Amino acid sequence: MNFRTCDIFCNVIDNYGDIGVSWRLARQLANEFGLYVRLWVDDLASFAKLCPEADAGLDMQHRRGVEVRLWPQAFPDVQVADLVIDAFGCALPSSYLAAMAVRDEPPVWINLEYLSAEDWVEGCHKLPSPKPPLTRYFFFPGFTKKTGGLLLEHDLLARRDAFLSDKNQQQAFWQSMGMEMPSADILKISLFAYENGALTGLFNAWADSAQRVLCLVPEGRILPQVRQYFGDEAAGQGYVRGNLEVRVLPFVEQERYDELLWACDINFVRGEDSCVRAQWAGRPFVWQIYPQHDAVHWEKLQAFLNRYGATLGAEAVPAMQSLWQQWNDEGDAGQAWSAFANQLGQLNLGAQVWAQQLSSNNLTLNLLDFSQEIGTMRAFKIDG
Ligand code: TRH
Repeated sequence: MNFRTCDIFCNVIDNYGDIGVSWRLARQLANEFGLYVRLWVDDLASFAKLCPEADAGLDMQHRRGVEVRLWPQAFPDVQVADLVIDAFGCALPSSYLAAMAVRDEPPVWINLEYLSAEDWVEGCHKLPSPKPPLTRYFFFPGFTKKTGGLLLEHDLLARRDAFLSDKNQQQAFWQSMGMEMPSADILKISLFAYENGALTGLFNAWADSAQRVLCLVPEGRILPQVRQYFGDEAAGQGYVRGNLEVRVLPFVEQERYDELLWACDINFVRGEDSCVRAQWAGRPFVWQIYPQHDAVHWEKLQAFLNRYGATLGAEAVPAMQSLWQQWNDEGDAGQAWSAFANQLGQLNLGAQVWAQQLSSNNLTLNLLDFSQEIGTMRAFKIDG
């Protein structure tokens, strides 16, 4: 089957992860693999945060090689694509499903799932889920060859390395954020997080630390707590307490967020997509996992730590484990900080090995290969 068109459906539940992953995948399929991609999204305001040139008032627009469409309640009558992807199990419009069922050649239908490092993922990856007369296939991102891998643009690691070896690019980045490039002895930390009661302890630890810390906080859910920490202090260019300086940054477009991760020594990330980007940055990071009601996120967190820990030196593992635990539990992250900071050398090495190790397992490529397999399998069955 020759895949020329693709429809991606994205229902924004909350935050930016659903649209973040969908938008990244859409761009890659269009720009690296030449598919005509339509991205259907039910919340264009969220999309516009990641892609600032987007107009949230337009039902249809072309952005970065992708046709971006508002997913309305009353779904329009459109031609079904060769490849249909529902992001994170969102329910497709019934009229579109009906059109899929009667298409001469049924589309390949993929349910792109959430990312998890847990073992069960390997057993569920690529499983069919019959929806007669159609079949939907589960596609799981993951960290092993028996999973779908991770989203990775073909040139991302090369762009990262070019950025890291080019002072001019770095300077341009800092200037675009309204700052001079900080000197090398300052520890630079980006902080993208949900509300978190552990922030005070962490800020205290940074304020009291021997090394100067520059913390960059993109606008978002943790900002009220940052303001509260500094109380009545006027922000001016930034907030300062002891050896800690905090700067609030605008939410940058998705492609530029990588630069922020590359420019920092340590990155605090959350959810799913920023966590993956922090891994590609090849730098130590701290992950605030998306909390789930039934607390299953703890297993997910530990599963990741187990895999990631295998690339680290023996002393770095408990240091990382402890800070991640405290940060996610809103506990005493300040206390866990110093052990983590002492292991930065090991954590850096491990992060680089990890990124290199994962880079041969490219999600988009795997997804297209799998879709091709399904297409071929079907043709075989029909012909036979
Ligand atoms: O926004 P999130 O918390 O999204 C979450 C998770 O994806 C979670 O798994 C999901 O269930 C829930 O939403 C509904 O975190 P995430 O996944 O990191 O998405 C943030 C996106 O925002 C990511 O694509 C990076 C991008 N981003 C920017 O483009 N600019 C910025 O300045 C920042 C801070 C982030």
